[in-house]
Amino acid sequence: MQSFAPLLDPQLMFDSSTGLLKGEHVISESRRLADLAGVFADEAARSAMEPNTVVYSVSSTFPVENGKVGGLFFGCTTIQPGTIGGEYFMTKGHFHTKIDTAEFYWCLEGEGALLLMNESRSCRVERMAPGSLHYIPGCVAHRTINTGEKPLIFGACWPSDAGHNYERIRIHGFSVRLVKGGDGPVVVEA
Ligand code: M6P
Ligand code: ZN
Repeated sequence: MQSFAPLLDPQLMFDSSTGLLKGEHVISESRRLADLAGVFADEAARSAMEPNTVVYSVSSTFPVENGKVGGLFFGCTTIQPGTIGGEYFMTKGHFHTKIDTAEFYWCLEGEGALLLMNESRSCRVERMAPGSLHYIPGCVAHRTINTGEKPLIFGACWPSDAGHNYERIRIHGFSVRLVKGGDGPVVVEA
């Protein structure tokens, strides 16, 4: 019988115990309260908290050069549970630099929300729960929010030429925010 090469181990693995990707070309970074000035409505509450507190971590694989057309990037984000002045812990959020590029988010663990905002500042908020899959169309800013008591973990896949435009959100923000109400998350005008 002809013999073939043995099966190879996968090049990347998601480690559910840590929420991190493991393998080649993986870079992990954490965003702490100190990195998130101006992101939450209650800036006084944010600056009064321990600046080293990790709000979220992203572990991503970049198999091709950033900006290359035709490739894909993949990241796993873990947002810790918590609030700042009643507002849930969340990501900074961004438009893509190449604004018409899309992205998928796939919730793995926890409870959360995906805030989507188009260029006319019209928003939609989708519930995230294990297994929920979210298509983020081009020209739509996106931010994820942990509305639960446990870490929210989700996978994301985006084109390698998309880029992150944080500046537009830094200047204008999103038009709504998610705050903790008596019966769960409430969407309020920003
Ligand atoms: C997802 C992807 C990443 C993004 C991360 C955190 O994993 O969309 O590209 O970096 O979420 O979001 P942000 O960059 O807005 O802080
Ligand atoms: Zn994105």
